[in-house]
Amino acid sequence: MVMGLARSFRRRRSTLLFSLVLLLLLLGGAYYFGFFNVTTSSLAQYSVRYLRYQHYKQTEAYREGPGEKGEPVYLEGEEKKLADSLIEKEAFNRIASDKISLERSLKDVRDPRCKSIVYPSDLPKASVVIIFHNEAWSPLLRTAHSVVNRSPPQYLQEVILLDDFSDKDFLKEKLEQYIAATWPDGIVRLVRTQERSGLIRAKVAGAKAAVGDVLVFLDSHCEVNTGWLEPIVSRIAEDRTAVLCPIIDAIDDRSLEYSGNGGYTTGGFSWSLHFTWADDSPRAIESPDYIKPIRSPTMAGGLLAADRNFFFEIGAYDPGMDVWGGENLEISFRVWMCGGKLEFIPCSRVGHIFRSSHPYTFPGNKDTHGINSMRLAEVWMDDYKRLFYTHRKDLLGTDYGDISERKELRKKLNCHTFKWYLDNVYPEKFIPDENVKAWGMVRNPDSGICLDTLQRDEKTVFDVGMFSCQNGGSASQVFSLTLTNELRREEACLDSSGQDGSRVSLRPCTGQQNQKWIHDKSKNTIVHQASGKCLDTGGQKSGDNVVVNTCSENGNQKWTMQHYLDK
Ligand code: LR7
Ligand code: MN
Repeated sequence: MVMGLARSFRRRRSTLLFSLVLLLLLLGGAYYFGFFNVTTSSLAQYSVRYLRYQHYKQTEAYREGPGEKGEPVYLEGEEKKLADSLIEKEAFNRIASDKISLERSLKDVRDPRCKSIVYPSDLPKASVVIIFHNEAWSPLLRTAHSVVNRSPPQYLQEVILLDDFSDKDFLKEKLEQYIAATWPDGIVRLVRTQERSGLIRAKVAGAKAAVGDVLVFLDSHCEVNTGWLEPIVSRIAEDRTAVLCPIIDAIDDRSLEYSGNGGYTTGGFSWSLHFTWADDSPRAIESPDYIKPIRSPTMAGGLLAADRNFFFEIGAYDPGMDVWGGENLEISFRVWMCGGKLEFIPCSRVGHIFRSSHPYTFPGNKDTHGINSMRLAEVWMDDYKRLFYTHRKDLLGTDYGDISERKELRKKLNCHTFKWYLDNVYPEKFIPDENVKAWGMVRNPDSGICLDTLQRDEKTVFDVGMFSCQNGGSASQVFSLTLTNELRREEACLDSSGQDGSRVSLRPCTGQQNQKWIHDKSKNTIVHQASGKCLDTGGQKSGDNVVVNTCSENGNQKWTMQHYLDK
């Protein structure tokens, strides 16, 4: 009996030993064939990344050199001459940019209240997609470095440099080698398109390559600032249908100064379908919280974030749009109309070099902004597309390609109408031919001349002019007489001091008395309400001004409007 027990124990011990050896062999084999490499090395890589992130954060304030803390760089002598000679071609001061560290420090320009927000550690991870075509070396890599250095590693999946078929030599092997040497952990990777795609298709290519939960797009001449990513991923974790924009700070194209001037502003648009900044957005004024997301009717286009799946669900971008322009308003209208929302995130700050021209070619020399805008107007704006064509008569008849898939998308997503968007998202947007007393040309019948902006920049203050009436329709001759008696354009109102013979100017609408005009349809006069003076051609047949004068029966003071809405 005892013997039997001892034997069986020995047998069991040998089985145990055998199993142990087998296990060791298996583990050893697995290790030898690299089974554990992935996890152990990625853990090690993550720790290294985390240490680097912490190190940069702790040492940022002590960095010294040109441009550090976002300070401007001013050049002198030969360097300045060289810089000046390159500025026109490169559209910014590359020499100054090259002098600045690729990892320069920035001032933390956030509202102090942003700094005390504590974010959970388990938020979605972002893929940051930086698209570029023939971008200069230092802005491109400074963008990438700023993202790696200022994004908490737990929220950063990857940085994708999406090369849209650049042909510059330094963007080939040299760039590949730099990336491999600088980020051996693979956090930054390069993806190239096989043909020139234009920035819109390039963004889609980048989005397709990305694997993170959240997509963030950046232009290739940005610097993200401290704490930029946390409020973005945390807002998307709260609401996957929110498409987000950081506050955009200007980086000066000459001195590379990081201005921190982003401010509390959101986006609008003009009927010519250009993006505009709306400084006095009622949504911002209503809730001057400076931390919470602010709803915005539109976005500038380059810097945005969205849940990756949501981005594709609502139709990514229109792949029929070429090179540059239009996609920013298209995605803005679409997001709102199809169940999403657009917000600016005040605690997220990103700098962007604003350039006065494009340092790249437009294949075929096409007006891609115009044609892309036709596509967006045709698909998304319903009848309101008329207001776009008022500005762009020249485009009528231009081939804008096939839009059937985008129309299909709008149907499939069961999107709201453009009127819904105007009423609910952008109620303060002025519609020149709705809810007004009259609109169109303001005509002096005796002379056949009309009020005309003479195509001056309506963001500035200038004298309104006159030009022979363009019966085919000219955007610069369209004025509206509003229900509150303003005589106005999209943004600017006719304004007069009321002095005899003084010129009438166009300036931002204020609702004040000096911008009120009474149009008497029976006498064909337009009277400045505050002074009682009459709008007067001054006897000119065209010219850069109109005046007000004491009212008389003179033909110079007769005016009719093209369309009357009050019967
Ligand atoms: O064919 C091209 N392929 C590209 O990959 C042409 C350009 N690009 C890249 C280019 O290298 C850059 O990184 O696309 C990016 C944008 O081009 P920019 O910098 O010439 O454009 P922008 O800053 O003048 O234009 C703004 O409007 C565009 C409309 O199509 C895009 O939406 C840009 O992303 C957008 N930029 C911003 O919104 C940044 C903030 C500025 C403001 C307001
Ligand atoms: Mn840009």
